[in-house]
Amino acid sequence: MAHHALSESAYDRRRLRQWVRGEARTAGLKRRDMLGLLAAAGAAAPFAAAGSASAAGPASAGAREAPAAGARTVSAAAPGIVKPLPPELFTVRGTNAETVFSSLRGTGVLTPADRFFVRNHTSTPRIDAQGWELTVWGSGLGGGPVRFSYDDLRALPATTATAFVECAGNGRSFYATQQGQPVSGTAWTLGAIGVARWRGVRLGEVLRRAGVSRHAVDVLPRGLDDEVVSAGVNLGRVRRPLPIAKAMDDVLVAYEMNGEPLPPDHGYPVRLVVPGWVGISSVKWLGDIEVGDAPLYSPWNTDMYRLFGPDHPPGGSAPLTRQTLKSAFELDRDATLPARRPVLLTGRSWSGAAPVREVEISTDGGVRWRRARLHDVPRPGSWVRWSATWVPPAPGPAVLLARAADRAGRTQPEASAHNTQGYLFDAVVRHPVTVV
Ligand SMILES: Nc1nc2c(c(=O)[nH]1)N[C@H]1C(S)=C(S)[C@@H](COP(=O)(O)O)O[C@H]1N2
Ligand SMILES: [Mo]
Repeated sequence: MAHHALSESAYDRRRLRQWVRGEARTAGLKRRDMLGLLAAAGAAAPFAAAGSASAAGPASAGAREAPAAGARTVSAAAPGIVKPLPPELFTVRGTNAETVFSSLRGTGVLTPADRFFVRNHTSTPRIDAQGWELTVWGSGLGGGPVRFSYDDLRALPATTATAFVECAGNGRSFYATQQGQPVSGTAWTLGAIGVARWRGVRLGEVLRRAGVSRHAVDVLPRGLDDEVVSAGVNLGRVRRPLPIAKAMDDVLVAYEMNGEPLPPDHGYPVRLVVPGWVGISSVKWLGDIEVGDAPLYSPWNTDMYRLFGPDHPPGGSAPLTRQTLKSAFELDRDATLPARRPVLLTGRSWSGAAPVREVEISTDGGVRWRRARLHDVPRPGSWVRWSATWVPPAPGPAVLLARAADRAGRTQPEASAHNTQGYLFDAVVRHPVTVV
């Protein structure tokens, strides 16, 4: 199993060499087509507001299809999200729902399911756990496909972990509004994140039981939601490769969220949870996992979820992995606060790289800074709640700022490195309020 200890960077170099030699198979689209497609999607257009067409197009390469998983899925009605989305808890953005950050004030570290953001490429499928099974298959196994029923998974040793799921595009709208740089994709503010206590089986355990071989390089989990059609091109079902080193490390095949079975919108019956990594890694409504002895590709690790643009290599950066560092106030933008009366400002900070070390806030647009009080023991893969008291001096507009540092030495910059799809925003966000 020494092979599985490969570091992420060694893995990337090796995969790149294999790809250059033409050994890697590209699933679905040719890169050229996808890049053209992304360009055609245009600035600030929600890229993934695709419909829910399910006809198999040229992109669903038949030869690579997994053995059929025995699940039956029925799509919900538009906008495709099952749970209620009251405006005080959610801002609906296309097929997605962003958490209203101020609604987290007074809640614990764990985000209640009724306000956990939803990011759906199409719509939430309704799946019966009793007919469902997970199929593990591919050239990276010692033998043929292995199937796990819901009860099989629940009978395996269980693990719990507190971890955030955060969209790679969280904070994307600030590229345009703070930096004047248009980007494509869903215009999230800072609410495309939630933290939950997940319970399930380690993916490493599932892979071992499926007979993973020492030649395995990548695993490709795939969802049971509808195929994604964007600008008339069928990209197939949502699927994104994970390096075997991460797959064998801390990834969870989860069936519970905050002590309850997963809600339909968050992946019922079973989803992956990939701690610290961009949300697209945490595939919902898991149906099958291909295990490859050669690198695996899908549009979700070739033409999306890399950094593109003048500041990046022509083929884009390496596929995105860890999330960046961010801070948010639990306060509405343009909130009204009374002058000369103490107000308790509260918020949260988080990083995909390491526990948060320190949070500072400014109430004068960034001239003076002071430390916020942390309310949680900082942990990797989660957020810390913080607070600071402020007495707004005089009526008029004011700008609040919060910036965090993590134990990996990261700090939040004044501007985030631009990329055309607006991923990994990490700059300090200006939060306007009005003092009356
Ligand atoms: N099958 C499937 N898995 C998916 C998605 C999807 O549309 N389909 N969206 C991904 C993205 S982009 C994100 S950010 C997270 C969001 O998880 P949540 O909806 O539970 O918050 O799920 C990921 N897993
Ligand atoms: Mo995402």
